[in-house]
Amino acid sequence: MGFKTLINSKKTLALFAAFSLLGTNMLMAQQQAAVAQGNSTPTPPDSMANSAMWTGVAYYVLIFLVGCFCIAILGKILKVYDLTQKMQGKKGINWNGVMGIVCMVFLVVGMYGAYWSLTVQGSMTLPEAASAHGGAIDDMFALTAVLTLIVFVLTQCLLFGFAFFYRGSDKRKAYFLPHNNTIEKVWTIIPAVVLTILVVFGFFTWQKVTDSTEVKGDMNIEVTGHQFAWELRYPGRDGKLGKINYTLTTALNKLGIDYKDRNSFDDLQADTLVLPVYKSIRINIRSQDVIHSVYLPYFRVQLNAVPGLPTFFKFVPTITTAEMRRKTDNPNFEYLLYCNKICGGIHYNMQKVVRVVSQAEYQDWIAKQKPYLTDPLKKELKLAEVKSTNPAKVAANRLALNN
Ligand SMILES: [Cu+2]
Repeated sequence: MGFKTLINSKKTLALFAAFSLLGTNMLMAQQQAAVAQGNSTPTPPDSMANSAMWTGVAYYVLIFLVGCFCIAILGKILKVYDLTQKMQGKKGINWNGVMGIVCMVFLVVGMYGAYWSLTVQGSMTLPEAASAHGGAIDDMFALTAVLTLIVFVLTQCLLFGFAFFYRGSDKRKAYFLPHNNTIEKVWTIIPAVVLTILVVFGFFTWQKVTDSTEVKGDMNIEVTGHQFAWELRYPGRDGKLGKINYTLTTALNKLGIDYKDRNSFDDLQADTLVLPVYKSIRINIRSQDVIHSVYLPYFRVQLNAVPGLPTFFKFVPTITTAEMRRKTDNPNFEYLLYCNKICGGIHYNMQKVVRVVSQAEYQDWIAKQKPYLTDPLKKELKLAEVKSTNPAKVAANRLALNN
């Protein structure tokens, strides 16, 4: 029986050797092709970068297989040794002992891995929240992380500790435990209580964070997503964003702004999402094609942009870009607005710079932004006709436009 498996493992060995050779051949062929093309430029073309990536994947797959193979060979050797010992009438290997020790080693190495991951990857988390509500979200994350960490350490130590300390032995017999009501109650009630606390805490935090009812003094900014960019619209002097009607969308009126609504006349377009610090910002979110997601990680803000369903998020930025540059010790730091829904091919590039500035800097900046109502658009909408029918209102609008 032992010999049969050995023969089988020879077959496996042959298969593995063939696979390794194929991999090496592929790698060498790629290198030769690259040399033949005289490809000595520092930036390889896409196909090269792709093949390099696949070579990398094949390399790790091979390493993994070699590892598995070594373990299998070691197991085989131990098995042969064990059988020989038994044939000679000796005791053989104590497999229960081996498995117990392996469990203990796994626990120690695994715990070290968890610690490494917490310290190395944990240090890559975002810095302090740059919005008023951000702290509450961070507290929720921290509480969940601490509770799950305690449960993780306890359960893993119990699981592998038991496997080690109570490993099979000739000296004792396993105790058969068919059912125990107390244990059932303990491991049902404790998780239920902890999860209820987490859910209720999360529910109240989310309710507070997402109260986006418009209040006097809120600054409304419109963020519209489309494949693959964000469009920004700021209200003019009146502080009000004009209405939108998607059926009015044209090449010039790309947001479909309804110019029957007088509030639309002074609306401004911008390239950067500039926000005055300590001001209540109400982001009005729209989408023109597929579902996008407004994601401002430093402000702990994220909400989907759904076509046909305007959504809102209100937050107060508390740290200016200049302050954050000092805090992160990075003179080039910029807050970014990302899209957090995989919305198509160029999704990864759907981002806009967000700048948090003082009130005075904001006033300077907003004064320089261009209105959405451009001269060609005025011509398209034949706004001159309005002028003749209602001179008083147009005069007021012109005032707004001049601002
Ligand atoms: Cu998107």
